[in-house]
Amino acid sequence: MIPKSHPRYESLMTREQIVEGVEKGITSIHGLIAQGRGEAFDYLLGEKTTKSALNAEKVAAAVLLLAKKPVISVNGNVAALVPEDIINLGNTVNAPLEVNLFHRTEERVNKIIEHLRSLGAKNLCTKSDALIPCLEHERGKVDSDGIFSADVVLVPLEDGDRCKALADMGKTVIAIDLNPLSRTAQCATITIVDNITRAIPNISGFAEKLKNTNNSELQRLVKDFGNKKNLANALDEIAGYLASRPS
Ligand code: PTJ
Repeated sequence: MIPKSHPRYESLMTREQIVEGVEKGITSIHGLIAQGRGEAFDYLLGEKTTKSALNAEKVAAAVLLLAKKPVISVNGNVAALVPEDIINLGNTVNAPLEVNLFHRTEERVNKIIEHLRSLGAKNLCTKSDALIPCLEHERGKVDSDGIFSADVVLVPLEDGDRCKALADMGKTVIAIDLNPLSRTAQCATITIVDNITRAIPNISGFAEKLKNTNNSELQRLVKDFGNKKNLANALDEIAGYLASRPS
């Protein structure tokens, strides 16, 4: 048991959630490595949401509200770290959840679906009757009424290949990735360089605030956003944070 007084309490609890996910068969063993990489990049951000991340989160909320058919992709790390938050975001922007795994097994897909349902998820795409073009068979399996035909896909903690394949299908891809240099970060239409534990509640918060905003105003927000520039700002923020640290 980790005492609340521990200076790294929150970070250690997050780690525990991933370990628990692996033990329950929800999270892939590779998810532990991904978590470690994420933690390292989060250190470089000062473990806080930066200005550029907040900007991307606001635009992501606008894109999700404007979408005709948005879908939220869920993997083993997402299911372990933010299951309630992702369900809440799906309800707020009217987007179904679809389990889409890199290290896919039917057993883990079903366990994650059950996990989400047990926490109240109702809107789930559960078929695997279509394939994302140009991706290896197992990884490319998706629901024809879900990710396959979506216009906007939110892909937290994604691998670069699939992100690119979705973008190549003409979809707007919103990625959440603490590593601004990853292929996912570089391939996505909108990249949120933030921890998923902060990013999902932030997007939901913006979606709540923007819900009654007219479409032309939302479209203006999206039009004014440039992903390359925002990623460059994210790197500047990391450099600025490191430079400001006392030696
Ligand atoms: O459940 P599966 O089979 O779909 O597998 C999921 C993982 C995440 C294991 C799989 O997609 C994978 O191996 O991903 P990568 O290639 O390790 O990439 C994960 C990316 O997410 C890395 O760039 C990490 O920096 C980033 N990341 C890790 N934890 C977080 C994160 N980004 C945001 N929030 C986090 N908590």
